[in-house]
Amino acid sequence: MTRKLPIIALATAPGKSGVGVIRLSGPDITAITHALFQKALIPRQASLLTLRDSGGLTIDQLLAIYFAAPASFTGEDVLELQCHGGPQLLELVMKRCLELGKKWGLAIAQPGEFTLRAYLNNKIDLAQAEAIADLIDAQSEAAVRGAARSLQGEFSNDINSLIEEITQLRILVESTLDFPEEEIEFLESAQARERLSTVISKLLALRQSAKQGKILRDGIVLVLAGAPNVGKSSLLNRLAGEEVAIVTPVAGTTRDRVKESISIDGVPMHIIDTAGLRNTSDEVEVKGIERSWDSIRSADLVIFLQDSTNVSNEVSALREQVLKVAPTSIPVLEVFNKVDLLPPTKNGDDGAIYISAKTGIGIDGLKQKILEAVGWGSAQEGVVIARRRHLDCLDRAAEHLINSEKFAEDGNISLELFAEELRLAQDHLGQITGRLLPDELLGKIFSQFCIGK
Ligand SMILES: Nc1nc2c(ncn2[C@@H]2O[C@H](COP(=O)(O)OP(=O)(O)OP(=O)(O)O)[C@@H](O)[C@H]2O)c(=O)[nH]1
Ligand SMILES: [Mg+2]
Repeated sequence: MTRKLPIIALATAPGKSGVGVIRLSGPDITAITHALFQKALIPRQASLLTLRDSGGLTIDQLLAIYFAAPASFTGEDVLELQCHGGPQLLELVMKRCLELGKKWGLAIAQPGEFTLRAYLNNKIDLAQAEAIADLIDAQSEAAVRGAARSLQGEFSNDINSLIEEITQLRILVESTLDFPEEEIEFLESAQARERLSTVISKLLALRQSAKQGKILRDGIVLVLAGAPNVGKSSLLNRLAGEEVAIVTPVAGTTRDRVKESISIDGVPMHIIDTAGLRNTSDEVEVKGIERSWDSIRSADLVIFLQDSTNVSNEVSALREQVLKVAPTSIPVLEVFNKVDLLPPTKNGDDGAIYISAKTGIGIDGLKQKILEAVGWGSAQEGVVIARRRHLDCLDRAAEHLINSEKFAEDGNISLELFAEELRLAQDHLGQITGRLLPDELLGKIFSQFCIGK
């Protein structure tokens, strides 16, 4: 699927910077280098060179580093040009490279093409390639660490060792298929069932950790919902640590969604403050309230905020409505605000969450409840970054393993079905590291990378 031609792209972010790096990869890089600088470069040594335009005028004095295949990021010959970081200048350098490289088919890289080449040349597996994109997109320190662990191969190693254990089981089962009369004793003596249940528990533990990894990567969409004036915008400001949303004593202050991303204990949270939910004839407010309901429908977590000094039947009815509209799989936290206005004896001892967005009472506790509600465990040391795709593959693999366990438990054990379920489980795990992934899916994954990566 990849063009076997040399490619070029700006590897650093567009815009002004001290240094801008342009990277070339593919066949004929040595010839292109010679065309650019009239000399051959020693691999892995920086050379200070002058790049000139067709009229002999200097474009830039730059540092060039050549990496000979296969000892490079892509596994191909690579040339890195560290230029001065001006957008116009980098444009000129690119233009000159394309002009001189035309003869060898030098073309601008597609998004993710460098990493795709690294993957196709077995420098990294698919989970590691995805970790590169996730490292670049990481929204918190914990996400950086998780992506770095995946890139180092920690996630892939766990997947590979599961695949290996399943392979051993398959060998065992398939070699038994030829001797039906010995089937049951053979499987028992080899402790096939015990080994299978060990593999299942390892897989489920890995799934749990991957679930955390997905939270690290994508963050949580947290929607603040409730009646007007209960303090949703004040809570947003309190969580964000700055005045993001307008707060006034007037009910119906917030008309449109206000979004702010923060991190709680390293977990990225995308908080959406919404227009207070009520019946109104104000056209603008009606539109805002429609958006509030839309936000609730697509939330990962909803905080239904109430004014603890004003608990009424209307509020209970509204709460029921929110619970109905929110997806059934997501948590809805009921939180009581303005606790500073209550007599001290009345708050906090009935298990409900009491806070004051104004004074900060209960906010740390609320943050912990938020993390608990989304299933964020306290043991984060080993968390690797993960994607929806990985979770789906792990789920499918777990289903097949659990099916195979049923076949193995059955008195009339069906070894063929047992073996088939093991194979399917293995296939799904293999898709995580890319071993068994269809080409069109591969293209889709890499097309989401940024250009130059
Ligand atoms: N005493 C006290 N007042 C609060 C607290 N939180 C918010 N308020 C006040 O309640 C009023 C409404 O606060 P907002 O944050 O604007 O409420 P809202 O839910 O965003 O209101 P709408 O945007 O109209 O839906 C303001 O006067 C706030 O100062 C609190 O914890 N304690
Ligand atoms: Mg508001």
